[in-house]
Amino acid sequence: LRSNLRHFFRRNGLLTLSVIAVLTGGALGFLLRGTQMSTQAKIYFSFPGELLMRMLKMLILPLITSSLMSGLSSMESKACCRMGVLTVTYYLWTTFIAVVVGIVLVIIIKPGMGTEMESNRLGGGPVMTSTKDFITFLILPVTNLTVFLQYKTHLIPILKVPTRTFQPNFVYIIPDEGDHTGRRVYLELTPAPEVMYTESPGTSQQMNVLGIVVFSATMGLLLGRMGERGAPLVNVCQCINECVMKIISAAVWYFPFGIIFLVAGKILDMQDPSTLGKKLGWYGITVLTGLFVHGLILLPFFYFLLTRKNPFTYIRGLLQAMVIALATSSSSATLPITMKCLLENCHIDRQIARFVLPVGATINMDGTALYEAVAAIFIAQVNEYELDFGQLVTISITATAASIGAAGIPQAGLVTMVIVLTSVGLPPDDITLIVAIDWILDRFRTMINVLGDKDFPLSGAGKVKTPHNNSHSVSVPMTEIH
Ligand code: DAS
Repeated sequence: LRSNLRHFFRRNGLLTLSVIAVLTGGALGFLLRGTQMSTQAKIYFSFPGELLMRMLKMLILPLITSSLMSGLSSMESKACCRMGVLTVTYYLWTTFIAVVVGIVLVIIIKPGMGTEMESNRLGGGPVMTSTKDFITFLILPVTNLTVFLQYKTHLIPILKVPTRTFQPNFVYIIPDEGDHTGRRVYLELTPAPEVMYTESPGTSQQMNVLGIVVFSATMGLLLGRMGERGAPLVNVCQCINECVMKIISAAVWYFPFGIIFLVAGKILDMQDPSTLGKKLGWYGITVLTGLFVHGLILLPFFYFLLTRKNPFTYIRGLLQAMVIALATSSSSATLPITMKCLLENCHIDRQIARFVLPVGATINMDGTALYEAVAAIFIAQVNEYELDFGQLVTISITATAASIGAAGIPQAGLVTMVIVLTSVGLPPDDITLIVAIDWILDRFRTMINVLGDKDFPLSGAGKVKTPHNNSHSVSVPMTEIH
């Protein structure tokens, strides 16, 4: 028994500690909710959790740049492009499927129908936003999106989260057309300095992850074409990548301790559950059901179809990353752990993981897409606003697009959902209806975002150069990868 226990803890020690930490943090958070903890005390209390988040964020930049530059430089550009097209196509396909699952479920369950839910929004009914505004809003990438509620003569900022990376220098207020009385919300898309980090007041720093992925992938491809001349930089990137993986292996033993305070701190700040409408409960059940169906039934099914391998051995290998995603609700912050799990537990080919994971963590957010579709239709139901088929198609497209645009940071999906609402003429201020339970749904959708990153179709020949840059053709069928 002792040797079995030792074997179990050697293989699952960290995962077990992390799960215990989440449960302990939850219990501690609910226990302390009753006490009137001062703001200063809350800051000290949440410090170990904040330290965990910053530790993970510290690793994102070196991990993505070193992975992509060393991984892509050792592959033939033709194989790279083929793998890139396959990966992005597959990711878009699974994201769209997630949206369809969400739409079907919310139409069947109808969480928003029936008794009027006490809503904490100030505004009137649906507000039409002109197509021009919508197109401008959707197409122009922005960085900081602030949702204001107008109360009498005041504009109250209720949500400010950075969402994207590039920005033209402009301030853009989406005015409603015609009658202003129904309007209660203004969106302010503010410029941010042309730097990699955009520090918007009151929110955590956001890293320009998409820009880093594009730059590093381009550098990797160019280095691969430089042959011997690029070898020194490739070696530097490989050394950085190895060092980052060693730092991750050491840092993970702090995680259970940080998770306790991260989860407890979030629960301390949670809105009082008694203000949740019953309908909100059904809405939460709809989202969680959709995430379960997509993440634990459909994704494994697609995976089995592609590889004829047991998908659940994969999910088991990713459990540690999913627990971190649950605790941090940030797929970017979880990326170092996702990489570690796939390399060490799932034995994925290193070159492939280095390319596919940073891309997946940035653009592949199945959980977010499903959530945004469900939330939009839920809000339409609460407003007794009948959506036609064309609007459902619009929601499925904009939810897919908005999930790609959402950054891998907490509650990014709540903000980009404004795009989905305005696309079908729903009042963006109605996101206040669902803010109360977003903090917990965010954790589960982030888990599915991370889970979806592991699925990628990488069959076909990938030309891998040996260390002294001789290229030889290597067939990388799905079976070998897994
Ligand atoms: N928290 C986001 C992530 O990190 C998902 C979301 O907000 O929808 O993936």
